[in-house]
Amino acid sequence: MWSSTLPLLALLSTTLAIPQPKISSIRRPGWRPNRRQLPTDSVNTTSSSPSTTAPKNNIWISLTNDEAADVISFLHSREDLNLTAVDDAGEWDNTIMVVDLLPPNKTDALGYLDGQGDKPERWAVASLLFGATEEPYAQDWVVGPIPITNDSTYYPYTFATIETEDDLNDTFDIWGIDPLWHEKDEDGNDHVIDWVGFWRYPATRQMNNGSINFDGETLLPQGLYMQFDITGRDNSQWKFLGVLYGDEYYTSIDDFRSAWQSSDFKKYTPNMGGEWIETDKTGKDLPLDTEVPPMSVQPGGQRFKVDEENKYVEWMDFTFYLTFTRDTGMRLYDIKYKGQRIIYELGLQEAIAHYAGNDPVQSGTSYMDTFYGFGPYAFSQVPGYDMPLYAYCMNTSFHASELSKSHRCGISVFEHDLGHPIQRHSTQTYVSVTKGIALTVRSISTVGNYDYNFDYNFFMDGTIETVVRASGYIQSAYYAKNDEYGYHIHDGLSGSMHDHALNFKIDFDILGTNNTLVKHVIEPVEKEYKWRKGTSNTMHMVRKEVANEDEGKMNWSANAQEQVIVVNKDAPNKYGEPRGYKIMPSRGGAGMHLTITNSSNLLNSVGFATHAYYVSKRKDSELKAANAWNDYDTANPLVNFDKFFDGENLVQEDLVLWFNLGMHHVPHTGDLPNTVFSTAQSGMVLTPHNYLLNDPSRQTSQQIRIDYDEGDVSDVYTFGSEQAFGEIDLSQVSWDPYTYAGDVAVRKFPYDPQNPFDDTESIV
Ligand SMILES: *[C@@H]1O[C@H](CO)[C@@H](O)[C@H](O)[C@H]1NC(C)=O
Ligand SMILES: *[C@@H]1O[C@H](CO)[C@@H](O)[C@H](O)[C@H]1NC(C)=O
Ligand SMILES: *[C@@H]1O[C@H](CO)[C@@H](O)[C@H](O)[C@H]1NC(C)=O
Ligand SMILES: *[C@@H]1O[C@H](CO)[C@@H](O)[C@H](O)[C@H]1NC(C)=O
Ligand SMILES: *[C@@H]1O[C@H](CO)[C@@H](O)[C@H](O)[C@H]1NC(C)=O
Ligand SMILES: *[C@@H]1O[C@H](CO)[C@@H](O)[C@H](O)[C@H]1NC(C)=O
Ligand SMILES: *[C@@H]1O[C@H](CO)[C@@H](O)[C@H](O)[C@H]1NC(C)=O
Ligand SMILES: *[C@@H]1O[C@H](CO)[C@@H](O)[C@H](O)[C@H]1NC(C)=O
Ligand SMILES: *[C@@H]1O[C@H](CO)[C@@H](O)[C@H](O)[C@H]1NC(C)=O
Ligand SMILES: *[C@H]1O[C@H](CO)[C@@H](O)[C@H](O)[C@H]1NC(C)=O
Ligand SMILES: [Cu+2]
Repeated sequence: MWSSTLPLLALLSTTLAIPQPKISSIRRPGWRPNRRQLPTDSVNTTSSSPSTTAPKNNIWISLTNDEAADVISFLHSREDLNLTAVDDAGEWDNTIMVVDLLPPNKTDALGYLDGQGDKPERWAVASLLFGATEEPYAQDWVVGPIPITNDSTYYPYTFATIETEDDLNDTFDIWGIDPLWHEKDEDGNDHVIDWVGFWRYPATRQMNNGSINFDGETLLPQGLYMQFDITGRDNSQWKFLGVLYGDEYYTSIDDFRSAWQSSDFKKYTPNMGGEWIETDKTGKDLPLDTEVPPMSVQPGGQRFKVDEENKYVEWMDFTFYLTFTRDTGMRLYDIKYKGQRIIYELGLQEAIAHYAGNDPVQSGTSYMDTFYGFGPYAFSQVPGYDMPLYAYCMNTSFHASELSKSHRCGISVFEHDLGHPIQRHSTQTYVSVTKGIALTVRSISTVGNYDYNFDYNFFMDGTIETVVRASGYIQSAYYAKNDEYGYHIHDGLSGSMHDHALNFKIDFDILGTNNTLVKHVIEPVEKEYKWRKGTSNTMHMVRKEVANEDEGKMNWSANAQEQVIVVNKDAPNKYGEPRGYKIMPSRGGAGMHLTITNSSNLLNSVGFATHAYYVSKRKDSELKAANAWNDYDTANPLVNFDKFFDGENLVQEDLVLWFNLGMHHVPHTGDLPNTVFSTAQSGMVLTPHNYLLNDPSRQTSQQIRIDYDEGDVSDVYTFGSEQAFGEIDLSQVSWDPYTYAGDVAVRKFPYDPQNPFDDTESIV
């Protein structure tokens, strides 16, 4: 359960705020169009956007602006909370940080979706920061039901937060470890230790028609580190502890200064900015590269239906609901295939980037990115680049610091050709080929230096794939004595090694909620058969079951010899085989869980990243693998995933699979200036397994059979599909980049829905 409160053990600066991007440079002016028009939706998708009506209301849909405002004003009316409007607040006030939906409990949800049950009440969860007390703390409160009436109540649900906002405006930026370290002194008192490093601000570059700051600060560490004791709220009590340079530790600035001035002192190369950190085109033109490249068009119009209000999508035999949260961004609910629910919930839980190094800052960096949030940084996708020009765009909203923000096109939905057929076969007399068409739902979040692209792909054979890709700037290290932790990739630079582990939740419901995780293991065996003399060395299949949560933590088997399948044993097919969905890694393969065991930084907050995947019994009280505020005290997390595993039966129960995507990232020169999606990606497929009696992609019209006889085509079958013909009107898919626009913000307290304003600061 998440019902504790944590006192704030550290207060980093004089500013209290919701978590900000970990790299302060993201807040400095970045790229700006030189000319700005009023934002418009210039891609004409209305031309062919079939709509539909969801069978039920989307009960997971994000809070509306009105609902968030209602909750906020309700909380402000509670005198015991003593809240101050965020706009008027200082560090010694109580404020509201984030307001989000508390998803309904599953039994209530299923009662509504599948039966005659009432629509579950809507409840909100609000993160409050109590700054008015000597010992500041943060806590989550449950508020509801909404809309607010005299019957609405509020009660504490969780925990704590604070954040730093330094705005240095000279050559160097200073920031460091995350999470902070908690160390005990001889008397057993807790001390909060911070290590910070110096990073150089990239210089502003004057280009032809304006100036630009490339965001390459994380490529410019200077190799100088400082250590502080920042225990307590009174910053006059904070202490400087030491300086580190070139792997030498000095306990005073004077010691360091005199060492620096001595003749035999080794001074390492500083990292300077320049063209090498810039992402613009460099080098000579490639052959024919300035010609317009191939692009996707949608000649027959959009082939899926959307209920925009309910964020409900129907494509081929799939239907699902979408929602969006501040912590984890896009989520999918109630994914049905051929009218049957397969998955109740699918979405990100947490994303770890765990570094190592010979310096305290890299060694102490273990980001848990939901702290910063994927919602706030799910910026508008760029038509024609991030998504096809014809993609269907959904706005996404979140409510933080008493502001409701909407990202235009935070989620895109589009069909596309995979570039390879899904099926083919040719013989002497015919060839049969089926197009590989998929539906993708995409959201991209730039959390500090990294850009995470999340895709959910749906295929004609009933497969669903989850993919994450990373691009953007690496967080690098200073090269001095760092060989063991990365490659030397630029003058004074090490490509700091790190592991990415992104945990996802899949709540499978295969033909009902009673499911079992089985493993059909392919094993070598020596066997006797009646029909052969002696023994045969061969292989066979061994059927196993994961019986209870003691066996619930698992790794992918060597050589992929274990097939991992979620089945409903009570629903065998007509041949007696249990119907199910198989889960297996689909791309990347460069690592699925953390290398570091018993991380000194993440302590008890990392249980979901020690193995490749997990299965546990689903509970309303085990809603999430992590909590965004675990970062504050990793020894005492608000959600400790390990506690989910307490031996409960897993045979024919409501199961949740928790799987990790990720990679072991040892950046090399090819990561400069940015990491590229082609290698930095990881995926998992969920695919029907004895679920239907044949391959459902045979249903599609998008296939052809060509019969031939002695070299001549005798018959052509196209099954109702048509070739695209006529002219493509490219103006239908043209887009004016000057219309690219940032968030739309609505102030919540006092509520002013009539006067939204553009918060262009949020465009990267
Ligand atoms: C969008 O396309 C439709 C159908 O082609 C057309 O009727 C409509 O005028 C277009 N809208 C805009 C804004 O161009
Ligand atoms: C309420 O908060 C204010 C600061 O916003 C503080 O000065 C005051 O003491 C608080 N009142 C109570 C009763 O805690
Ligand atoms: C809520 O209570 C107040 C005072 O008790 C009353 O005036 C008001 O009508 C009630 N509102 C509703 C919606 O019942
Ligand atoms: C700079 O502005 C001029 C005049 O508006 C324009 O012709 C030129 O293409 C621009 N250059 C770049 C690099 O945008
Ligand atoms: C998305 O947000 C933009 C900006 O507020 C708005 O103009 C547009 O109508 C929204 N689209 C939908 C489908 O709500
Ligand atoms: C699930 O299995 C339990 C017994 O293990 C049974 O009582 C329950 O009715 C089953 N639920 C469904 C939805 O079939
Ligand atoms: C999975 O891998 C982890 C880390 O390498 C290891 O500690 C654990 O024993 C493995 N577990 C299983 C069930 O193979
Ligand atoms: C994890 O590390 C801590 C600190 O080094 C140690 O006290 C603890 O015993 C370790 N736990 C395990 C399970 O190895
Ligand atoms: C939902 O489940 C939680 C945890 O079991 C429980 O505390 C809460 O009361 C439930 N909410 C409702 C509305 O039943
Ligand atoms: C930072 O830059 C601003 C504007 O360029 C200038 O006004 C200010 O003095 C500078 N501050 C420092 C500490 O250099
Ligand atoms: Cu990386």
